[in-house]
Amino acid sequence: MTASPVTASSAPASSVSGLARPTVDALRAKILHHLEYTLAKDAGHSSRYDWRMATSFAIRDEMLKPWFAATRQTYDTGAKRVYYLSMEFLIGRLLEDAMINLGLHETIAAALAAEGQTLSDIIEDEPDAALGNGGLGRLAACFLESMATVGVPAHGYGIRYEHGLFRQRFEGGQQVETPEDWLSQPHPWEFARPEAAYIVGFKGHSELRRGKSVWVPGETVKASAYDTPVVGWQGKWASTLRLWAGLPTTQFDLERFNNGDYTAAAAPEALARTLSRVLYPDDTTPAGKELRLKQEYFMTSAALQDILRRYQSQFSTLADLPKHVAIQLNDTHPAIAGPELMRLLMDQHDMGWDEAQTVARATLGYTNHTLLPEALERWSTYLMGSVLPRHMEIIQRIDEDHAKAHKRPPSVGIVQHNEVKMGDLAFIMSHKVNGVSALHSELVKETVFHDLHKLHPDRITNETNGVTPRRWMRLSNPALSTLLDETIGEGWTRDLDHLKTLEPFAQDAAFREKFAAAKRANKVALAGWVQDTMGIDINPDAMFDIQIKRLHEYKRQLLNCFETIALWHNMRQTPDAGWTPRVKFFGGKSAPGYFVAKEIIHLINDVARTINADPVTGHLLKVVYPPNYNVSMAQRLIPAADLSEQISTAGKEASGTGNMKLTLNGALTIGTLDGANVEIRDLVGADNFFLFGLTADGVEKRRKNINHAREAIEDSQNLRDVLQMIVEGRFSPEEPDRYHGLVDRAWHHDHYLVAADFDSYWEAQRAADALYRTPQDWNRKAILNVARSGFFSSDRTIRGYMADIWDVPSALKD
Ligand code: 26V
Repeated sequence: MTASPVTASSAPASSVSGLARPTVDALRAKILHHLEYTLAKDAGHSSRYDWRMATSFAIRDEMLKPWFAATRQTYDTGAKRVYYLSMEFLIGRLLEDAMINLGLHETIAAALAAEGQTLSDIIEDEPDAALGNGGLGRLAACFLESMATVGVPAHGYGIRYEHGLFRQRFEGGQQVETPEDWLSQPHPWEFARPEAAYIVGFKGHSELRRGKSVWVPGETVKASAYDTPVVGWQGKWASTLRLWAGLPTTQFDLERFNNGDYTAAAAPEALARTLSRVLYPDDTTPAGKELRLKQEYFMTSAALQDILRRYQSQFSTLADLPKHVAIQLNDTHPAIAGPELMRLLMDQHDMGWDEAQTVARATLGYTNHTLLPEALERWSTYLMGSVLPRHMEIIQRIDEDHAKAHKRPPSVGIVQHNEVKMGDLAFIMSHKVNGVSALHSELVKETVFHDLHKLHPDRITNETNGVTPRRWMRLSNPALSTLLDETIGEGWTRDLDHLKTLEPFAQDAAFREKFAAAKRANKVALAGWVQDTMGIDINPDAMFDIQIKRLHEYKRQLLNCFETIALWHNMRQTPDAGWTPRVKFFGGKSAPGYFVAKEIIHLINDVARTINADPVTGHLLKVVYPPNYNVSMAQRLIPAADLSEQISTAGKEASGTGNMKLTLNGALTIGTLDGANVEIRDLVGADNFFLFGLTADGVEKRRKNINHAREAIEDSQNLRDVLQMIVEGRFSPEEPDRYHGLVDRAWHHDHYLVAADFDSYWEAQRAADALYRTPQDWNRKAILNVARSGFFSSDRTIRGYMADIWDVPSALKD
């Protein structure tokens, strides 16, 4: 052992109420213990990975106390439990999150320093757990943390994908995907629970036995559980993330193996493993693949079997299930839960049809996250009938019952045109259906569920999304967090509404200076990272303009790209016209098969290459598109943002959550009246938000004019110049006609109204430029954005679900 003598204080660093706090010495000893006895490594010959694992194990030990206490209290009090079923949990790194929530950040830093290790290096060594595509998966992760903070007895259920969201590289400016392999190293936060395993069937047929339908599956797999504890702020409560891995149900075929048929011997294992092999990276269209349907059923069935097993270990009457259990469906991906819960209640627990349906409906809630028709799941009745024959029978009867009970218009019905509409199934089988922002919930009533809403006017409700202030402020923005602590106290971390008390400081010049200094420090740090990783030199005093999100036509990165070209073009013509220097950041992945989104990525990279090489505008404009945007990169970019780009075609973005994170971190928004932007603008004030573009109604009207794009382009000299430059190959001289298709679509098939909104966007951008040139005004507005964004805590969202949907009180006393 080559450890240096203890030099750091042995007194506990920061405090966590209600928790016995380990000292620096105690944690140092724990880390060394795990290094030696868990990892069998000598401290003198340990790698960064070894130190990270040992540190993670030491912190995990500290999570067990609140986790056990929460579990025990839930059993002892018979409290109602919440189950959040989601195909995606976009967790990111866990080490720093756990340390911060347990109040151990400084203690661990000191313990590691005493061993000659640097905490930040160890934090950076952890791979992101990227078991999600974007907003929907990240929301699920924020909810788990908020449920642990607010005191909800909660489990998240999902799939333990071996490969999370693909890694993105750029080759010649084009996106190239490589598999992600976060499990190639052991994941220190999880506990394998081989004793919690369930059989999940597929295919086969349904037959009548003594008057009862019985499903005889043709294939079976085993779902085996892995648990990760999630501790809330100050370790007062904890929730559990239970992820399922696929295992074979049949024993390894030794005879085949001995006969040399190795492939056949391993076949059942390969088949089962496929179910938890990879996350579907396409969030625009149903993958249309049998495997995707099987994955959804695999997760849902295992979760429901586990929920019923836990329920029956505590309570006797299944009719009381909704009194003790609330199950939330994160989009339609687990919508098979309705028929599956009914099947389990009827076929395995002898409940009658009507009661099973009543119980299932009272237990389930469904959250809709998109209105895009191409993202609404539908499965062919053929596929559903062959993969889940018993469920297909149940779905058909649910549909018939519903038709009988309500005078339905012909457009209503779960099964239509030989397809099962999973949204309608989820709606009919849930007691509450919610949208994720005020505008979205209204549009849900008017569009996708127009007819069902008429039949069930009390069912649809709104729960505006939120984000956890622990990760998205305290962890990612220590500079601003410390300033807030000093100015208004630490209370904002638990109750984000405390930010209101910051409002008067917007008028205080000395505070504005400090606020600006915190932002600048974050920008300097980001500039250093950009220089180190991409070799691009950027000016931290330029406006940092940031658009980070999945690549989608409706999110309109193309509009931002066109404006970037127009800005550059104008700057080149009059470089001395007093321009506000800018750095445009883009970040985001396209679905691998989404050709148009990939073409937009290519264009942005071509534009970046051209602009960044221009000596005329070098001091005025840079474009930065770091590859492989993920949760950790978001944590780096968001605290450094001045301007938040939320520019989707109105009516298309259900909510957005990046918009909330950026506002909270003191960026001003340039945005359309879409999703939660509407609520952000209402709260921060119209004067503190750069609004542009058509409204959702305006979009619908404008589309009726088939010449909308051509007319807008003809009216805009700026936009004509942009399209001309692209078409001439200004950004792709090696292949001048590279973007002819893109430009042609801009003229003739502009479904997302890029052209119609271009001039209005340009004006709003110039207003942002002007304001940025008066720093005290910009900073005043930025401070007001922070002070007025307390509403966007996911703690508030969770309290909304508890009151409106789950009927669950907090298990915490205060
Ligand atoms: C659909 C599919 C289809 C099959 C393949 C995998 C897959 C994955 C996701 C989806 C639907 C995605 C819906 C979605 O991500 N909605 C986003 O939800 C966020 C949280 O509520 C919200 O902030 C975003 O505005 C919304 O786009």
